[in-house]
Amino acid sequence: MTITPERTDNDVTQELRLVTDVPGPRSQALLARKTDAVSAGVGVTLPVFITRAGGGILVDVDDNHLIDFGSGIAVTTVGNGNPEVVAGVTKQISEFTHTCFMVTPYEGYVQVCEALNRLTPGDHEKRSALFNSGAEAIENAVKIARCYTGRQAVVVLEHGYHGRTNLTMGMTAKSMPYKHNFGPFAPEIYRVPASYPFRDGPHGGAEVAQWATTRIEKEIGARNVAAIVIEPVQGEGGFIVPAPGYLSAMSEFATANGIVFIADEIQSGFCRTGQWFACEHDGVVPDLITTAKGIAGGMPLAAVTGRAEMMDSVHAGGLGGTYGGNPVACAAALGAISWMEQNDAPALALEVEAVMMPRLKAMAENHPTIGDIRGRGAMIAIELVKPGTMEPDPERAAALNKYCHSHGVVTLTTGTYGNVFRFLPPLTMPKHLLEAGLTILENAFEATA
Ligand code: PLZ
Repeated sequence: MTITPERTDNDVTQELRLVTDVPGPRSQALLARKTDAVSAGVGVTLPVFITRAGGGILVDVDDNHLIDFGSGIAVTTVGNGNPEVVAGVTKQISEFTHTCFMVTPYEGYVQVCEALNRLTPGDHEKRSALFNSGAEAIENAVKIARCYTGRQAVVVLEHGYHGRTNLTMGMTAKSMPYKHNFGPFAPEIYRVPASYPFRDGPHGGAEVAQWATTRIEKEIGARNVAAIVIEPVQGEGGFIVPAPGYLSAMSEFATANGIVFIADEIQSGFCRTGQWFACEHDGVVPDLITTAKGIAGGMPLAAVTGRAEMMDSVHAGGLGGTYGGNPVACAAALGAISWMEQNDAPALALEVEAVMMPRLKAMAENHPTIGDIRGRGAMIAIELVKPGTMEPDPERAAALNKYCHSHGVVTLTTGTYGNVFRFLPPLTMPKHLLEAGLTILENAFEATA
């Protein structure tokens, strides 16, 4: 990586340092209070309570310095406490914190929309609208597509993830933990085959797309479909990179049938995969694109960006919300975007890939439980199977996760089968920390063999 500071601007020493067990006594005490105060429905992956973070390190209440391989689920791409984000937020918060853009507007919101319109794929005329969370962006993208087409059906993919609100739960594939006991779900949502190269056997991207579009034609009727919603790299489904030809075939089918093609880039967007947006790897230009997470360096902000005629088809007042495009979140986004442009963030993501891929491939030589290594840029994963089979091994993934956690690396699992180990480091992670985290993972394979 080009950025290898010993200390970051918010003064977090860039080294792995464990001074207690993980979690340590202070974190354990806080966890007990969490149990008494916070709904049991809100789970925690690793109960270390964080006090400070920057570069590639999270510091906990026991002063352990942990390596961050998760970026708060792909959010702090520009680094925690990124100086440009902090400067923008600090200035904005000292001026005003909120007016509600729908009541009395402010420039920051317009600037973020201008940046989104400029940076997202396609040179057609675009408009944007801002919201608070990824799920809310998806809800609004569907509203816009229905309004524009006058149709109702929404097509989503196997293994898809789009959020936890009622509509987006319905659009999400995986039952546990996202949907279990929470129905009934919204109607007019249809699920079709996704391209999953590791599990599709000899069937290529175009062929799987053919299965999907046939299903749409025969079971829904293409004329009834408002939108096809696809993650260009499926996130919670298991970091699934579709086979070449799949995304373009789905996008062409949408266009040919008057269907709005929506790319959910909430996890894969904003330089995570080595392009500004993951659909650029496939040369696909979506009609609408949803963004969140990496857009604002940790502040809650989300957006829908798309073709002007679609975005402007909604009646005035039809889109909005009290906090959507909050001025502080907009200032954070402008800081994050400026940092990404100045530091060539897509290239930084490719540097992460260049470090990780050879190390993971070497691990796969010795550990046949690694069935697949995949991903793009700083969005990389390994899928674990029972050696010599295609059978998922979620127990091994959990054991590796536990080992990494207790040795100071914050790792995340993912996937429909819970057997995918994913890596989402911030792009400010110094190379020596990335290497150190991978060495601990290597040890984890030995220890759990
Ligand atoms: N679309 C592609 O990845 C959020 C969810 C974690 P929100 N992914 C992380 C969890 O367990 O809740 C996500 C996503 C894609 C939509 C969303 C939803 O974004 O900001 O969490 O609402």
